[in-house]
Amino acid sequence: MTAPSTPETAANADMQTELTDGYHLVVDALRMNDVDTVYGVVGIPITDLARLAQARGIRYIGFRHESNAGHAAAAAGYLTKKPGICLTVSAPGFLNGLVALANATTNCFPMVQISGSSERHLVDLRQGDYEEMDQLAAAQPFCKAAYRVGRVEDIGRGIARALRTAVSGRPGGVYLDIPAAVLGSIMDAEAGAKTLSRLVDPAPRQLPGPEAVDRAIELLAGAERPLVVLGKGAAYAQADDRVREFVESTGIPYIPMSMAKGLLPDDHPQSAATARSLALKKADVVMLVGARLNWLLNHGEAPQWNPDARFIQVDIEAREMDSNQPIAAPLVGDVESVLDAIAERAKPGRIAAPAAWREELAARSAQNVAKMAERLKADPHPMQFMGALKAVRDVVHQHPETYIVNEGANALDIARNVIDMHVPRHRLDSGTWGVMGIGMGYAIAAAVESGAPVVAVEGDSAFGFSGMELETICRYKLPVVTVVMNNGGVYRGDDVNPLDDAPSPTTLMLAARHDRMIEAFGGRGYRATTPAEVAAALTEALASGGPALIDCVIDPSAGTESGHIAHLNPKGITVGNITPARK
Ligand code: ADP
Ligand code: TPW
Ligand code: MG
Repeated sequence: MTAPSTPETAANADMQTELTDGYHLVVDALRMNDVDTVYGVVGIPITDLARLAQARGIRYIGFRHESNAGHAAAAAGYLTKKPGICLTVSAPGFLNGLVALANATTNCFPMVQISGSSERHLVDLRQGDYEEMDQLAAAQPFCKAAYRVGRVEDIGRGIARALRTAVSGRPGGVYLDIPAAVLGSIMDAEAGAKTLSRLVDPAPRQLPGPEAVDRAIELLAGAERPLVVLGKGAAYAQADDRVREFVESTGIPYIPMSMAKGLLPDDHPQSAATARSLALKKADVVMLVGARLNWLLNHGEAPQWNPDARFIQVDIEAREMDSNQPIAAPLVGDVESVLDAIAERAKPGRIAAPAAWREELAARSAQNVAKMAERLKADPHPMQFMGALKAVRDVVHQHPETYIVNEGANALDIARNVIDMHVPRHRLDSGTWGVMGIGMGYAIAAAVESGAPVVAVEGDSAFGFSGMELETICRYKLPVVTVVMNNGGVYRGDDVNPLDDAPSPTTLMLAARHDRMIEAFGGRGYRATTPAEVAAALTEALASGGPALIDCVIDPSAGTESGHIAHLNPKGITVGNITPARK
């Protein structure tokens, strides 16, 4: 592969023209559009692209696996409302990144995966080039859009299209293919500069029509038991004040989806999170704000929901409407514009949640909170999820700027309930797909983008998907504390293989010392067997401001299979009836 020529070395002495190349044009186009960080893994043909980006002041974060770099870019996109950039090499590197690109698209996070690719003429005739693959075709089904730059003079256009597509309308993942030959192509520097452009208004406001707003106001005004559901689209919108004003001025109870926790503080008096089942079952008018009525909300179906409920949906994506339930009042637009329009058009006091409904939910909440407090008081040995996570919660409360990253099954379900959030966009988790492997990538992005401490609460299985990035965390000296809920298994650690002593499919090593993994890279390792030890270790780790890992030894019989979503397992004849094939 030819090294990138700099304009200086490439200057043609005879012609006296200054030249540039694809590498420089990519970096210049990114900088022109305020890209300040790139996450990636290097190799042919993008190593010099990463070097040049770094030399020109773009922060480059090098990972150990592209999935994790991609997850980091996606999280950066969610947190900053600007597309996160992931850089990958051809074929295998590209494919490794694709999971993250698809996951970003599913979660509506803006990101761009820029990948180098092999020689087009060799790829297209399947001649067997190094890392040969038709990447554009492969990416297409898994992202919002896929583009390829075929000529060096189209680099600026390609980057502009990729960035705008990722962040406008419903955000998502965009693939941008830049073949090696294009990166190495040379052109006149002045002409090259003219091919670049800075995007004007890349994510324009989208305003709802007045009649749509009035329709929703009427529905809310007539409701006896209204409920607001806040989703991660509402958190993403960064319209925090508008959301608060709307909720507080109408008095409508709300439930936050997991990543919308903290958009309003979890101890807000109108939060119905602790009376969720009752709220869903009885609400007669439900207003979804940046939340889809997908599996995470039981598709809006009975028995979880009131079968007569009518829905209002605030979403930037028109075709989301009616995807699961008929939407009586669609409000297509961005959250801020929609809430502005409601505030403008609703007469003061027109929308007001009836007191009886608020009191009914508050009473149920109080009961449930008391029950939970009882459970949290217990401190059995061996340590249970609750005990360890309560310790994490109590320490994190003293550092409200801390980001929480969370994945696993029981480790996810229980942490989501126990660790309450008080600041918007400070919780990142497995999201819409319930994917494992986001942990270290999301944690790295949160630390890099914010500079604030991050606590990644990880199931021991979940952690394994991205565990090697502990080296990345240590290399960049990031303030990430990984807390592994080590119950020795996928879901639990006490399953047995009925046939012989080979491990069962869900078994992991209970004796695993994840704390020693981070020590190998110079980070602080802790092993905790009681909540008090968890609290002490986390306090010390956060005070150190550096990388740390706490291996929490959890009862291997703690946890339920598949956590809260066991009902999604298909029920064949083998369930509960697995017998040894032979002795
Ligand atoms: P959750 O999982 O928290 O319920 P979802 O990911 O299902 O949230 O829903 C997020 C929704 O938010 C998506 O349908 C997306 O189109 C929408 N969305 C994203 N950004 C905005 C925005 N700025 N304004 C309105 N809707 C948005
Ligand atoms: C990419 C399937 C869902 S949850 C989980 C797996 C493997 C791990 C659960 O064990 P863990 O948590 O993390 O130890 P705990 O506390 O319950 O013991 N591959 C991908 N995504 C998913 N969701 C899976 C597999 C899965
Ligand atoms: Mg586990």
